[in-house]
Amino acid sequence: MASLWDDLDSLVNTPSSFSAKTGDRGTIKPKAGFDAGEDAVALRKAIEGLGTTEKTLIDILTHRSSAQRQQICEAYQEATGRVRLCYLLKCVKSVPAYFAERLYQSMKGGGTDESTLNRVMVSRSEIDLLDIRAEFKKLYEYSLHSAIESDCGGNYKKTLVKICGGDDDS
Ligand SMILES: [Ca+2]
Repeated sequence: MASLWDDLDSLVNTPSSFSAKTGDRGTIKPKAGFDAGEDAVALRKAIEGLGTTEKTLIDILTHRSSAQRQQICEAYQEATGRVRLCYLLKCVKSVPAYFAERLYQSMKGGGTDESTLNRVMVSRSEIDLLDIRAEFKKLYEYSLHSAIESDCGGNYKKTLVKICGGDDDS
């Protein structure tokens, strides 16, 4: 199963879909008691396999403002001499848009990438699913609910629809 880090990595190759015309929605408030150096260390551990990669990445991506992410970049770069993370942190302007895109890609075309779909839907406790739904609707002009309805079947569909909540098309 691909990790979130793989997802972010693949984003490097397709940043255009995230050049987020997202307005204020999805804007993250600065975290209080923020320490860029500490975050950079946490990210480094996560990326180098010493920590829980997905949780750390999601936590930092969803709970730091863009100015704070900029500072993390600088701290990370200083500590590791690597620039790649900076690029990632900067291009993921809107985390909800990023996850909306992941959901779309998981259902697009024939078949369903259930592992991605499950992972994004289930991580909703840390990322506001309402924001993801709004971004989904904005990007693709139909609701996440409709996408699930038409792509999935049986109990799997019922479960996902329940997690998804309301239908933004109605
Ligand atoms: Ca499909």
